[in-house]
Order: sequence, then C-alpha cells, then structure tokens
Amino acid sequence: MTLAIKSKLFQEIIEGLQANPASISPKFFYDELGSSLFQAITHLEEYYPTRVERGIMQSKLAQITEAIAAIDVIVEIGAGNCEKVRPLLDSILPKQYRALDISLEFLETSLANLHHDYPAIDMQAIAADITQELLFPDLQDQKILFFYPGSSIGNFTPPEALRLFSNLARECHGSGGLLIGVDLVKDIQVLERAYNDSLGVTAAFNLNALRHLNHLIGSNFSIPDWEHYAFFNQTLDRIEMHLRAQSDQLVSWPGGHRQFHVGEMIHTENSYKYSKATFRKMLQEAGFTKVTTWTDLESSFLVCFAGFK
Ligand code: AVI
Repeated sequence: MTLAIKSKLFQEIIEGLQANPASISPKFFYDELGSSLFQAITHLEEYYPTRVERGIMQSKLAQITEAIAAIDVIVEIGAGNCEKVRPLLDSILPKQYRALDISLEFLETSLANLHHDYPAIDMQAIAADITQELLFPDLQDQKILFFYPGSSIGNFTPPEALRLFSNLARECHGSGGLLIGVDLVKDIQVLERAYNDSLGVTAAFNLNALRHLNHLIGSNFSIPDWEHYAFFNQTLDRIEMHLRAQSDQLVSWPGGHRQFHVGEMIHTENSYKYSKATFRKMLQEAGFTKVTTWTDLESSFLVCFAGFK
C-alpha cells in the first residue's frame, strides 16, 4: 500500500470514529482474518444467501449461459475466494478473467488456485476499491461480463448501487452485461438469524473490524469491551450491524481519542434487501435495456442478468 493510500484510509477511519454516531466502513472487515471469517459465515446454516445463490446458479446455469451469450472477459467484482466463477468459466469459456477485490493478499492466493485448474484462461488479480469509479480502457473492444455475486451490492446504499450500475453499464459499451446476485426482503426472523448466528462467527467478523483498525491506525480498542448487535430495519429494508460499547471507555490513536459511553454504538454495516421489482427498475435506470431474472422456489434470493437488447 502506498503512503498516500495509507494516509487517505487513516483519515477516512478517523472521520468515521469522530462522527456522531460513529461508523467504520464495512471495507475494514476484510483483512486476512476478516476474509477468512466471512468465508466461515458462508458455511453457516443460518446464513442462507451464499447457499441459495449457489443453488440458483447450478440449477439455472443453462438458461443463464444462454442469456449471457458470447463474451470475451469476465470481470468479477469482490471476487474473494474466486470460487463462485467456476461454473461460468466452464460454461462460457472466456478468454480472460479479472478478479477485483479490496484485499489483494487473499485474492492472489485464491486466483493462483483457480488458475491451476484453468491454465488456458488469462487471469489477473486487481486490488480495487469499488466505492470509487471503475474504468477499463483496455477492454473497450471486448465483450465484458461483469460478475457480482454474493449480494455484496446490498452493502451499498441504493443511490451508491445505482451509481455503480451506471458505471458498469457505461463500461459495457452496449454489449455483454452484468450478472448479479441480490438478497430479497423476507421474514424478519430468517433475516435476523442470518446475522446473529449461534456460533458467534458473525459477531467475531464484526468485532474483528476493531482489531483491524488497531493494526491500521494504532488505536487501542479493547475488543472484550464491545459487543455485536444486528437487527433488521423495516423502514429502510436493511440489516444494520453495529458494535455496542459495554462500558465507558476512552479509545486513543496517534493524534486523537474519543470517549465512548456504555451502550454507545459504532455503525459498521448495512445490508439492504430488495424486492425483485425495485431491483429490476434500478438496473434499467442505470442503462441496461434487458433484464432477465432467476430465483429459488421460496423467492429468497435473486440472480439477474442485465444486458442490452
Ligand atoms: C458481503 N456481504 C454481502 C455480507 C452481507 O450479508 O451483507 C457481509 C456480512 N455481514 C454479516 N454477515 C455477512
């Protein structure tokens, strides 16, 4: 990481910690341990999105492949362990695969494993902050399939999601498209259980943000003094994750500090849940002219291909 990026991140973290209410961007969940904890979450019984999305991708693969048609390159956004793209590599056979993620350490190992199994596909790991604009000038003449599985789009606000879709639609130049998975609004108990699992993995994932911050900015958060808190906000259709102070405490870092009172919260993540109609409308508003959707039997999760007529 360059010094300029480090100081920008430092500034962003301090601004969040000084805000009222305090916040930490969910991108700070994903150091090496956080990425592993997230992988563990995806194996939990209570956390249905990964499992249900995989089921849709498997059972509808022929239809999905037909909708996508021929493309040259798959660009996966938030690629993580690079495992979700395997069925697409098998069915579409692209010439190139680009994996984008915030944490390059984890991504490079994942990509090396994938490349071992698909040596004929040209592969590249790219560290990218997708809250910033994405540009692919060297892919201008290629048919791109943007692949954004895992419902990570839910971690953006709807206006941010729309901005990202518009960015991707523009980079498609009228061909290819976006294959994306998104979690749907459902029974509140099912939603809240997914973010309050009985093994406490989600709690560890949330608390690990403090450990990561201690490492990044030299703060002295005492992890046992905080607890995980997650609930579904029915007005805004989103799961909110927070860290709640269990005692009065002073948290310091080089050049600053903040007093937290017992019960005070740090907002760490939103996970928006959509209806099929709202999500389709957003993709169309962003410039995609043809949207095809697939869901599971319980209409729990949605996979969409947004392309062009
Ligand atoms: C990465 N993202 C889609 C997950 C979600 O469900 O919003 C992150 C997560 N947070 C808690 N559990 C999983």
